[in-house]
Amino acid sequence: MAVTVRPKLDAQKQRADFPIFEQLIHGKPLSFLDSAASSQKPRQVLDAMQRFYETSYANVHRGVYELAERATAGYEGARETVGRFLNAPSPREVVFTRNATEAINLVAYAWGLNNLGPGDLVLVTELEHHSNFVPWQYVARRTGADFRMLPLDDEGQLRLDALDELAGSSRVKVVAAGMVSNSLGSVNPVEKLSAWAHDRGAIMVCDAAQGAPHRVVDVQALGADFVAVTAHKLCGPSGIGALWGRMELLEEMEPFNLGGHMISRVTVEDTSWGEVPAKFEAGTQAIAEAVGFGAAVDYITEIGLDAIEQHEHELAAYALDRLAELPWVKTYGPPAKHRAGIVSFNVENIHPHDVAQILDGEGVAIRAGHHCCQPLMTKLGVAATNRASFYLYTVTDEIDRLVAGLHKVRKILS
Ligand code: C6P
Repeated sequence: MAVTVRPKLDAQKQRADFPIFEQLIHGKPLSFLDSAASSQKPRQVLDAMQRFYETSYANVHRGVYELAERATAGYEGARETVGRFLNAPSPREVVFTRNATEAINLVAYAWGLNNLGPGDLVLVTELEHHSNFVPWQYVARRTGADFRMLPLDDEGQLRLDALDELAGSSRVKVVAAGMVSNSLGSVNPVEKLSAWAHDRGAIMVCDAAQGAPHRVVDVQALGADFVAVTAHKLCGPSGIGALWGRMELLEEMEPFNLGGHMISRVTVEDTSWGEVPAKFEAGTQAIAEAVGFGAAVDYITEIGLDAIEQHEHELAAYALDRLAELPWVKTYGPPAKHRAGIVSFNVENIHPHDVAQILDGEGVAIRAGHHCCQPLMTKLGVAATNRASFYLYTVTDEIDRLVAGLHKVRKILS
């Protein structure tokens, strides 16, 4: 049998697709190491959106004229593309939302408020981004359910061995975990968590906001019940994300937003809901953004998620090696082989914001802060970290410039 070997990703070549790199920042080439916050956009996505606005724009699902039909086909075509990308059994299980945060809030409100109560347990992890933490904490409090956090080991990996003891004899109803940590880059064992959740009769909610840009997300293989993604982190526009949910759960759920498009019939006495996914898409949606989302999925699929994942492992390993040369830099998280292209670190006695500001002067963009993971920062014993994050257009020269910049930071501030 012939074996197809996918060519390695050529980041230098991909970079040429991204107009943002054509400029200088503070007179220097841009070293963009903040892709975990939001990725840059290739021409293919920008062109698809511009073409759509110039030739096919109208509101969707409402008009019978040519443009409205074209726009609807573009919007629904994007749903099919995202459905294939996630290996969803049906594109109807893909609900467009504003972002991953809204997707998780949708589940927390529309499923959680009706299914949680005293004696139930909602389990999140110590790694969680606030988007998959705060909605669950809030809904647990509103419904009287318990809310607990699965701890990490010293490497930043989830302690699956603690699950049974943590749950005790509680009725576990929700397990909510990210696929990839936005702070440590750790890749979490979602399949194992799903299996454990289902054994206990709970639903599994997976935040794949950082997973989908970097590795294959196959909702069927993950075994989750809900998976949230966001377009802006995977080369798509901001303002759109998606929730994939198992059809039988989506059908049982109450709507989250109410208004136009999500109804079947409205009278003064009562309103009945439209079919899934319309039931969850009230009002005019982000139409051109959906088209851009589809174009972004096509773009990264063409490059290959396996090739992107491999490239990021190599960059993470390179960055960890280079940072290890600096005894005054402390890095956090697991070894490169267990992480995506995200590296958090601190420079001895220098506040992360000062580090990031000096690096900016060198044309190096990184994020400094708590990364919307305050429980994790508490665990690490810090208020904030610096974070360098990589993507398919990141080249090692950018990491070298980060290291050179850190020498300068130390010279100026220590
Ligand atoms: N993390 C970061 O710099 P939205 O904003 O809804 O598109 O994505 C939220 C979100 C959810 N989960 C994870 C794991 C995330 O990393 C993010 C966004 C950005 O790390 C902004 S805080």
